[in-house]
Amino acid sequence: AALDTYETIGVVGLGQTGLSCVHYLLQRDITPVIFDTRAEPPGLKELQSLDVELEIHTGALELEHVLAMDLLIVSPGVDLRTPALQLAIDAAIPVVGDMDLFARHANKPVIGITGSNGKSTVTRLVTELLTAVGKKVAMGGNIGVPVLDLVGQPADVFVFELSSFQLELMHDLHLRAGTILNISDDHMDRYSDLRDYTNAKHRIYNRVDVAVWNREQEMTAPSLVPLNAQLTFGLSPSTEDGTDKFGLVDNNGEIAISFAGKPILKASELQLTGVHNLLNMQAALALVYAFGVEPEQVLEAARQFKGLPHRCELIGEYQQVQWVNDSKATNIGAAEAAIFGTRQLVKGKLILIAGGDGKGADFVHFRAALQQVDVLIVLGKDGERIANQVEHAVRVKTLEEAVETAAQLATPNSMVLLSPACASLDMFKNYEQRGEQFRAAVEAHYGRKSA
Ligand code: UMA
Ligand code: ADP
Repeated sequence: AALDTYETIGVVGLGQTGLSCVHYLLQRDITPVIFDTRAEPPGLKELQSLDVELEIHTGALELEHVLAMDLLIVSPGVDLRTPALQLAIDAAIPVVGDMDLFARHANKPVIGITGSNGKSTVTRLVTELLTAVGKKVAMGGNIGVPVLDLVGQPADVFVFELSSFQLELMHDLHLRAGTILNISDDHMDRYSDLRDYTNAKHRIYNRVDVAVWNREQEMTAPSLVPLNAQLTFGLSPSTEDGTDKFGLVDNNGEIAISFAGKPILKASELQLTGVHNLLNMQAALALVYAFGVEPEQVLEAARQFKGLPHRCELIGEYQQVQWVNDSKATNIGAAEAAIFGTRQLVKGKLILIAGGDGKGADFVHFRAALQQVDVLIVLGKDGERIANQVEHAVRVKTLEEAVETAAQLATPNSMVLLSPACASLDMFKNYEQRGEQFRAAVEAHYGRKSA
């Protein structure tokens, strides 16, 4: 229904998404009622500086206020299991997210990307590949730009990173192409089990023209999309016809990405490292192919792509020790990819710094990867639960202390890897701040002199 047919619209959450929703509604002469369970939500000051009278409720959601709404626009950070929201759903009040509002304005194709890991990398990569063929790309979603801020932007294509939280609230958005890159344990504080989390991710295929999925993980396969609307990527060679058009081949002793049975891009030509990034690259090529762009048109852009900061980023080599910032590894799957991806490159010790907020993960599943590590240094709220998986671990209180300890234990040709397998929120504002403090501590330790 048209938005102005709802008498009162509630916006739940006043972070980046909530703020973008409020601006969107105000621009359409709709004055929403605003809720946030935090005492001082981040968007509060900005709203108070506006020249409008707004009803804002902070603190625990009160049933009578919530049930007085005719439509609820909920932010991804808000757990839908919150009792007041469950009762609103039971009372048949429509509960939607910002993607559904965007869907009303999606006049150009949208490409959607989800998965437990690699979303931001692939979102950025797809953006670069399409830009390279002259498309005007508007990128947004979980990567940090609320999609409603992109309404009305001149674009040929929208590329959205979609979290499982955003997908839970998405019903109407049609996608030209959508992918689930992979699924591993994450956000278990918001889902009852892996099945529940997987179901949220699968909503990406509900209204999709082409589904791109990971044939190494059956869990990523769509169940209702016809075969001729599927493309897969994986570790095995690609086939000329059918769905498996992207893959990996051994090309005279060198591993290469193949398309329709032919090698097109050697791993050594890429600036990204690790097998997981070869899968990410294939997924990006498949998504742009679904959009009508042939892989050969974008190979140069693929070679140029440098990856994003805080994802297995080499921050420096000091006294023959490499320091790698993988602060964005906020779950076990990501840290595993970093450990397995770097282990063979390290001749000396692999020293891992891990720990933080484990979001309810079971670290027994981290044990195999931890066995590849020579020294484990733990910190943070759930550091002890990681330490318990191995015989010996060094416990520290701060990231600075972790860096000092690692520097003392490192021998020439070692690597120190910050790949926490945990969220940062117990000790830091966000993963970026954690990564930046790591870099600062390393630079302070070596007096900023690279040798
Ligand atoms: N919160 C409350 N009470 C509320 C509302 C929020 O306590 O009433 C808390 C949430 O539990 C959460 C925090 O506030 O810890 C932020 O939630 P939010 O919904 O206000 O978040 P936004 O600022 O709108 O940012 C969201 C995404 N954040 C989340 O989903 C938690 C951002 O992804 C995204 O970039 C932004 O929308 C724009 O689309 C961040 C993220 O951490 C990067 N995402 C998770 C992840 O990648 O693992 C899913
Ligand atoms: P997301 O946006 O899903 O969090 P990022 O691209 O930001 O993904 O990467 C997050 C973390 O996951 C980084 O530590 C990165 O090295 C790791 N990673 C990236 N791609 C993959 C993948 N395909 N499988 C496992 N880990 C990955």
